[in-house]
Amino acid sequence: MKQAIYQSMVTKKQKGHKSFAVLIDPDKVNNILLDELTSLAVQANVDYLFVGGSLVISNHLDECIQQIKKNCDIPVILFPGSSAQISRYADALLYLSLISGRNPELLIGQHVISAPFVKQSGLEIISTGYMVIDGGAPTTVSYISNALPIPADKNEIAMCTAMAGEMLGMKLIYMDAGSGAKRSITEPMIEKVAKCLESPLVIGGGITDAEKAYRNCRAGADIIVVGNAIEKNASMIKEMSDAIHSVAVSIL
Ligand code: 1GP
Repeated sequence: MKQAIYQSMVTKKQKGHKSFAVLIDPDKVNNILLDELTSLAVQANVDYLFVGGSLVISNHLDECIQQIKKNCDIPVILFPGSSAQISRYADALLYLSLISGRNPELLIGQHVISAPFVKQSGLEIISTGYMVIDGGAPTTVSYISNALPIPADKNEIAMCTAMAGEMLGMKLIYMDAGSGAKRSITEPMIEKVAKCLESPLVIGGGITDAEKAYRNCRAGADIIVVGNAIEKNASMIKEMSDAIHSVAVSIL
């Protein structure tokens, strides 16, 4: 099994380096915008490009990833909302199990159906305990998943869920307030979860400025994911990336 990208995440965590992942929703980009985003991402030393979304309507996922690959070597990691969102042109796949919910389809059902196809894809598979946290308003992920998010102030529930996911063998824990969340995940919750984990911790949803990204990293996030804020203003890539990458220096 391929492990290179996951290994890079673990190594960065061990060294105290924080990472920045830009989320690209294939429904919201054309080739011109993709070229602009990838060029800004290269200049800003973005660590990963996540591609996907809870609901992807268009069917140009392959083309979108090929276009990204023409312009840069940043690892492209699929962040799929369903088993239909798999492309062999990507480098890795977050193999998400929605461990915060109690919808068996998203815990294991879709995985069973897609397993042979996923295995044949040749992608690096990164098993990921995916936790949706209440972001203050229904988001696409909270609606589509048909599962209750973890309440925003229930830090202990988040901690126990993440611990269970890690002990079940999930290699990454991804806590997401949902794309465009009104409220991002609180720092006390991130801190509580980070303290009990050895696996890299991914935080996303509603992060709209560099200061918040920085504070989330200080609280224990290893990888920060930003989509919406960058769709609105692509020049934020540099500011956010600099803030996230400055954390290791100030901690060590
Ligand atoms: C959503 O975590 C990602 O799944 C990113 O959220 O689009 O709000 O940055 P935003």
